[in-house]
Amino acid sequence: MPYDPDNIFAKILRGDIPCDKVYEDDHVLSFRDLHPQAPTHILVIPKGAYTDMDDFTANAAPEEMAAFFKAVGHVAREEGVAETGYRIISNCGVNSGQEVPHLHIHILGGRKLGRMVAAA
Ligand code: DGP
Repeated sequence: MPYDPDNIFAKILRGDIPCDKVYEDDHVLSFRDLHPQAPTHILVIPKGAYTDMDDFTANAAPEEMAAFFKAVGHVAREEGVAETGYRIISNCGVNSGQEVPHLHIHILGGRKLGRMVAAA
């Protein structure tokens, strides 16, 4: 799937729409999810134009990948969920139900999260 430069996270990266920013560096932006599903629900996105984890792991430079995953750990520690435990989710493609076609990792925590995958 080609990258859609008008997806909502691309607009956030351009500053066209606001976000509740948690962290930023040269390669990464992190902000709170608009529809939180746990007391802590934060998104981490690369600044590069990658549609999903498949695109990113195939095409991103090593320094982009390192920055992305280091940011996930950093944010989880800074937000206090590393101590109590958290879950990361990255929906990728049609079967996952991915809604926004710009790679993002959800960090969820602050309560017991239950089963990893709902029964079909
Ligand atoms: P996914 O289904 O994995 O593509 O998750 C997309 C998430 O993005 C969903 O939890 C809601 C969140 N979201 C959608 N639009 C916005 C927005 O404009 N701002 C923020 N902060 N989050 C958004």
